[in-house]
Amino acid sequence: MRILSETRHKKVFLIAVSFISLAGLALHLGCPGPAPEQQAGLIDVLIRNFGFEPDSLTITQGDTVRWINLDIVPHTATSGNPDNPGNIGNVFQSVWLAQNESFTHQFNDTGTFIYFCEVHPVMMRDARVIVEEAPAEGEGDGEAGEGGG
Ligand SMILES: [Cu+2]
Repeated sequence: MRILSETRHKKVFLIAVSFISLAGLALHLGCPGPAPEQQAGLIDVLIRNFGFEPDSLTITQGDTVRWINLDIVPHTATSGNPDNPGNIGNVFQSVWLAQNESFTHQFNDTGTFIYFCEVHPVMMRDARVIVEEAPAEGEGDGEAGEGGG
């Protein structure tokens, strides 16, 4: 009965191969996926009637500001002060934004960032984004420090 013996041998081999494949699949499925990223804020500044609204904005470290030009004339959002050419555009610099175009910048550093419009540096200047430190996570008990007067 030589033929029967050979068949049995093949069967054992096939079962072994299937088991190895399943083990590989299980390992693959066991891999943890990427951790979900924390969503930082997106805050809009409207450019309207030759002004930034609001022209002073306070955000949290890691937030992104989006400037949207609603005027029919072009504007920019350009960091710095037009009186100090050395600092112009050092932090962020949009292109000339046509109507309904927008520009975004993420603020990863704390501080006060002055900006202006390069097209209208006399009318549109000294706007600012104030970036505050992100609060520490999972710390404290949410104590509300309400002080009087
Ligand atoms: Cu402008």
